[in-house]
Amino acid sequence: MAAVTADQTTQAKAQGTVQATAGGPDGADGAQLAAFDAAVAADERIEPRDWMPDAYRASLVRQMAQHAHSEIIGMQPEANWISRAPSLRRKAILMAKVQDEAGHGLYLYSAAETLGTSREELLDKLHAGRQRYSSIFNYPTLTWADVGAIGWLVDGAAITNQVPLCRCSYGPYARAMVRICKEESFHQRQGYELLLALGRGTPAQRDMAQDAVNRWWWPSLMMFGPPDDASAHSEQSMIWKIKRHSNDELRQRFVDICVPQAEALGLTLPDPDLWWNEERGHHDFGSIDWTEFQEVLKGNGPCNEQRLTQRRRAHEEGAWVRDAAAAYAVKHHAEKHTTPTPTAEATA
Ligand code: BYC
Repeated sequence: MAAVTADQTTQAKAQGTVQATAGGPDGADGAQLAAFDAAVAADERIEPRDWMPDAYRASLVRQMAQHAHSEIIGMQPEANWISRAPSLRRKAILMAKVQDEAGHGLYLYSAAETLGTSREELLDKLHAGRQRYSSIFNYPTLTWADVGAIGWLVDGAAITNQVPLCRCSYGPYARAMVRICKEESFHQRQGYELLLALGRGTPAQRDMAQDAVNRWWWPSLMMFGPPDDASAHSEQSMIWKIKRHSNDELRQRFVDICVPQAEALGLTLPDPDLWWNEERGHHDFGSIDWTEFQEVLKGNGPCNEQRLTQRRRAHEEGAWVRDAAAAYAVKHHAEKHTTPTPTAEATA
């Protein structure tokens, strides 16, 4: 955004050291708010040093933190299969994918830091159960075919949701999403290719692939969030152009993409009410069990407890790595900024 750049007050607000003052919404004068609204309306990017309403900042932190947490918790269900991958090739691919998820978490935590929050603070909130991560990662990975189903469906849903986020109004989030989406595309293809291989395999392998798809289909549809009429944040997020499409719109897009892909894979999507509606130009599909979704959000999914316990343990066990990295950074910084002692020759 070109019109309003940061002054000291804005920077202090980004660091969370001052509260909104009187004089307008969030202490802004009318001109700041008007410039923000105009930038959003003109599809310009809001950058970290630009003035922004407190509620916009808070909503971004909420969504970006949830997104970052999903990436790092999302490593667990698949990492479960690294040691049991059926070939060296599959193991190498899966390791690369899981490593990518950690990288996505880092991009997103870094992007969230530009809003004046620290990674430590966000992780503390995750570990205390005060911030969410995606419902999808509270389901177990029971067989090798689950790795394929996660790649095809979960990463496929993630791409459908995340491609529009590349045009999100907040610059650092939008830019992080461009790279993430490229990597997600590889993730989705590896899942599709894995299921294709199983589908062309023995009857037992085909059954395993179908069983995995049966279990992951409905939770994947829930990833898009509650229906539009129950979505608390969608309306405002769409006005701010954080979100570009509603939850139901993206869910429909995903269903329409998956149907022909399932046919090509020779797999059936577990929904007897799934059929092409000529009039709408979309597939109709059955009702989603929103009670199950709400239960998972409340912490009562099959793996909620296991995922959080494992995350807290990994964090505690990794404390020495963080301490070592911080000590190295201090040492490196000190060395870089120490003026070299003049030699005898130089002072002569
Ligand atoms: N799970 O008003 P709504 C990945 C919450 S990682 C849990 O519609 P919003 C991958 C929502 O937070 C994929 N909670 O919310 C990684 C809100 O609660 P609060 C992660 C959910 O924000 C590793 C309440 O329900 N992707 O792909 O407008 C391996 C009301 O919802 C869920 C992202 O995070 C859910 N599914 O829309 C493989 C994408 N859905 O905050 C793959 C970025 C909703 O009021 N996020 N809630 O307590 C978004 O696009 C949006 O945040 C959502 C929700 C569409 C998810």
